[in-house]
Amino acid sequence: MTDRYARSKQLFAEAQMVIPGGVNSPVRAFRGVGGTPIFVASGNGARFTDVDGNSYLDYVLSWGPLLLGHAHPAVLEAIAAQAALGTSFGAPTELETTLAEQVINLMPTVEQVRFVNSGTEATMSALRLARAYTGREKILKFIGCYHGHADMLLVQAGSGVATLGLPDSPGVTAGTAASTLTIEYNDLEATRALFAAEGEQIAAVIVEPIASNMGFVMPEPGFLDGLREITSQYGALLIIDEVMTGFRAAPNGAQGLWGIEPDLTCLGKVIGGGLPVGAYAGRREIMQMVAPAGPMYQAGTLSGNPLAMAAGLAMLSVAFDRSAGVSPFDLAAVLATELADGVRALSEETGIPLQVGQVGTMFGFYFLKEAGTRATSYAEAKVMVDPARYAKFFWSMCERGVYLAPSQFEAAFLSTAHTSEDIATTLQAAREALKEL
Ligand code: KE4
Repeated sequence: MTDRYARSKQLFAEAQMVIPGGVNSPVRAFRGVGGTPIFVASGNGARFTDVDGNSYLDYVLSWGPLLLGHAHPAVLEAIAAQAALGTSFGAPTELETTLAEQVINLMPTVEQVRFVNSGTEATMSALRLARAYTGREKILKFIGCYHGHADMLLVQAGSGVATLGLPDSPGVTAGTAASTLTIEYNDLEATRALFAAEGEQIAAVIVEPIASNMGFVMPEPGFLDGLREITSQYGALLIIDEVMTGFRAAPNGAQGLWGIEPDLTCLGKVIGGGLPVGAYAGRREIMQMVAPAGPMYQAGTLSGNPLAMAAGLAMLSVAFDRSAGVSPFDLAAVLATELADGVRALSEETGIPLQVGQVGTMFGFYFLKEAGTRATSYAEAKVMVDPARYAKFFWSMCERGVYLAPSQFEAAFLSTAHTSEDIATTLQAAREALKEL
């Protein structure tokens, strides 16, 4: 029998000779599910084809950016048209203003935007801005949330409920980590207690409105509103990291969906239409601190790159076009709901306990060790969740032409290219894969 992944294996062996771990981002190495990473040859709509010629329905979509699916004509045309005019100038272009205006129109609390090249740059810069604006040093993040790989965010919890952070990677200094406080996600009481003790020293709280870097953990009722109330009370900034949820949880992000009013918002992924873009944004009064308007320095050779701006503009305009009465985004959100409900039904049908979450065009599910449990934090997820079972399911779904995140602790995404037939195909594959476990 031919090896379904022979070419991927060969390419992975070659890649490992010249690239650390054979990949340019660790999660792609499939350490979370074992086996060899699948190398992709091409993508089209809701599907991609791997280097062995296998076709998959794609629910990773480059970890969120591909809201319109792979190689959407409108995005390709926008990139090609701009490329013919030049790929980068290192000078302002009208496209940057146009995309900034589009973001401001969509995101209720955003008055000004600074484009950067990744989500990491967005959060790193937003935290520097919060420290500059408040004159304070400490920041609070929640355990299990991921905000990119800036040193101050690669911090693990110290002992106790909320203590000074410890480096979570070699190369991160104790001094850098010491200014980052960590608390379990959804633990509002610990947050309140921490602020009572040292709130005047805290520049900002940064939070994922849906914890989709530890799986798909929803905010408990009152958690996000509580963070807004506490940060306002102590003069700290609330930074909502919508790199993943922006334009995916809802057209105007989790903040628009749930009425959260952060001081700063971080964006990425969808905003670049599949090309490298991040952004930090928020109230004009705060953003005016950013050079050259103000003293806080941040810069980037390719920030606001015209190709990326054109791709992002094309993606947002197609996804949210309501000229037909309902937008492609709305239709994709309906299909995502159908998929999530179908997975819940399969959990009942097979007796395999799953914790399923879905908001807008993003979703996720945990394989639970015990029925009736529900993880609301990373500490709980580590105890309640069965990554080994997920790994078996992942490969079983790959065999059936469905590509999910190669880690139990990641979210999944739908595109406007997915159809109801794709959902039916996916649920049938899931039924067979679950029964194999
Ligand atoms: P980037 O630097 O990877 O563009 O964005 C960092 C980031 C910031 N904030 C949130 C909420 C994010 O989800 C991310 C990046 N997400 C991961 C997926 N879990 C990117 C995938 C990867 O690391 O390869």
